[in-house]
Amino acid sequence: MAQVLPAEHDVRRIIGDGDGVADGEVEGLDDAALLDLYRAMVLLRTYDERSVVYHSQGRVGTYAIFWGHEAIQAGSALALADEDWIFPSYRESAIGLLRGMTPETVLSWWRGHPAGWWNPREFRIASITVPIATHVPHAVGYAWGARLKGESACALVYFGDGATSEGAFHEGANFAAVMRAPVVLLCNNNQWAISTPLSAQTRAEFLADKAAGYGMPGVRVDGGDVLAVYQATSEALARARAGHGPTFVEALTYRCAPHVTADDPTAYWDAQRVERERENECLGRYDRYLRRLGVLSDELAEDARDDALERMKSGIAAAEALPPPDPEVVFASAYVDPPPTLREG
Ligand SMILES: Cc1ncc(C[n+]2csc(CCOP(=O)(O)OP(=O)(O)O)c2C)c(N)n1
Ligand SMILES: [Mg+2]
Repeated sequence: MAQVLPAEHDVRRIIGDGDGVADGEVEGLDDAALLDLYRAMVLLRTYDERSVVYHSQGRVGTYAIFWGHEAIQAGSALALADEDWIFPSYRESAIGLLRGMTPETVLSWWRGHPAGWWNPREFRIASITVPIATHVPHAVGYAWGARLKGESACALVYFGDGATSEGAFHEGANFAAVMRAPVVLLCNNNQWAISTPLSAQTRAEFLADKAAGYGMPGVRVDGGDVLAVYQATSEALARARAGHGPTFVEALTYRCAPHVTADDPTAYWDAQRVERERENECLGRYDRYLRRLGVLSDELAEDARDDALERMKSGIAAAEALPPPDPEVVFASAYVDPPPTLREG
């Protein structure tokens, strides 16, 4: 029988508040690694903020904002080894930037241009998945396959709180535990599934408790604390690589932007809560932590921001310079025998 482990209920935190709560540290992260995390967060933040502007200018289509989720994304992605695979949802559309993908590629995806679909093997990142949770079994299957082949690669799959109500999530999680697949199930619990609040999503007190039902550890971590996410993901990966199977990581945050650019959250959210959450957002928290440590200067911060802005500027220019796609592409691989109505068109 698998051992059923109680989930961690305390939310893990490393970054203090510069006042009563002391700063901690993560073993094995030197100053250079701390700054890599910072630059990764700045790159994601800049990508996100510029994308909202490009959307308002009609230069990218509907866009899923991830403002405030950068700590979850950078903290987990930078804990991976190069050989590990990432399975993103639309909320992590720009995760490839942390593996050398250009903004041009991601912007092209949001422009509906075929140049936005990369070869997953090139970056070890699967395609962005929009159907909720369907990529959980993909990640588990990949991880199980790698284990069967005697490889040491793991998989990291991102999904939201809403995804935990989907059949595909349960099938994937159960299969991962039964097969001891080396996979990290990373739930971005931003407490909303579009306009559905977490309270209407589940009667479970904590999402991490679901892990016990599959016989895997469940960890709760402050999703606004990049170091806590890094540490929890690193431990889950070490466990997976040692042959002990999957871990469910619940990264707690609060979505303080619209679900996507097409959404009007003022119809359903608590504006005061949003204001409080924005004041405590993850990049500012990490910036202040690094300055307390004496690791970050104005110059380094400015350099990270300028570099990210420059990449975005050339990224959108390159995406807009691409020739329009051939409409034929939509149908080329869709049918063995195109229906007569299409042939006529
Ligand atoms: C299978 C499926 N059902 C419904 C939708 C419509 N839909 C798009 S986003 C979303 C909410 C998902 O919420 P959550 O899993 O919490 O992720 P978040 O958007 O908060 O990151 C829904 C229901 C979809 N994309 N796929
Ligand atoms: Mg959500």
